Amino acid sequence: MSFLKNKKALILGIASNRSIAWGIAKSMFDNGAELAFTYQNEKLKSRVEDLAKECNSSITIECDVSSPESIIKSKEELIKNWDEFDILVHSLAFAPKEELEGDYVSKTTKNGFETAHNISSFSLLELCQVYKSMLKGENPSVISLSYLGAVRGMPNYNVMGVAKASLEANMRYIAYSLGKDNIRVNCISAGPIKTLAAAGISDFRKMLDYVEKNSPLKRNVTIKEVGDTASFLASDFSSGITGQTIYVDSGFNIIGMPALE
Ligand code: 0WD
Repeated sequence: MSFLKNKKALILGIASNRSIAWGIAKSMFDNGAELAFTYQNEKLKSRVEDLAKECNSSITIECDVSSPESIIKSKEELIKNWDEFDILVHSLAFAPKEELEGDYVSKTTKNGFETAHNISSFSLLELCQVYKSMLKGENPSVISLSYLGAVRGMPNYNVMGVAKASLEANMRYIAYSLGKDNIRVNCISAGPIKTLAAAGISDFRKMLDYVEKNSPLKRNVTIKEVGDTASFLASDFSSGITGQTIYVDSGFNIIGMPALE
């Protein structure tokens, strides 16, 4: 299939070949998109370069979203390769590990709260501010990644849940603002997937088991399934969709009580 033919996508958030961003990149590549990648720091550079090669891309650019200068510099680098592009994928988040376990009220610190919100939510706005002038084409699309902890209480997810609630509201306001420029902005709320970021969440294995047992589809989702939904949201097939959070979670978000034995 090539329904993303003639579209260019900038992918942020690859840390390994288990990353959701990698599932998205692969799906977009398989559906015909041309790709560019960012990496957070020198440590991830060669890994992202190797994965980029698998998608016939040689555009890999450093971008640490905690630094406004780094975001601006990433645009200066990208513009050396592309005048404009169609798709921006924001697949990153961060909170200090010690914030992601135990009791929310007892354990959450101001510093942890600020960091989680800055990296996981504000960065989406900042990237849109910086890259807006390059997001052109027929139906430009910005996609971010959220989690059910944004709208439900969860053990251990703590401040990251609050940051994801901020991300989803942020996404709606950005969608409201950029609609007049024909830029669409949506979130995918993914079910739990074993990645490096997930390893930082206490009892993550139990979350996977719980979804497998209790979701309507009785299984967890894959990065390919999240990637394919991102491809749809990036494509002209979704040209009427903006400001939405789409769940790719085996239907887990609809359940009212655990499965009866
Ligand atoms: O179960 C899961 N894995 C779910 C993840 C379920 C639902 C949503 N998500 C979300 C995450 O919250 C995140 O927003 O999906 C997004 C991607 O997460 P991932 O694919 O699970 O995680 P990972 O493979 O670790 O990639 C995230 C990467 C970071 O990895 P590490 O592990 O090094 O923290 O985000 C990047 C970093 O490479 N990142 C940054 N990139 C630029 N600047 C920054 C930063 N300051 N901080 C983290």
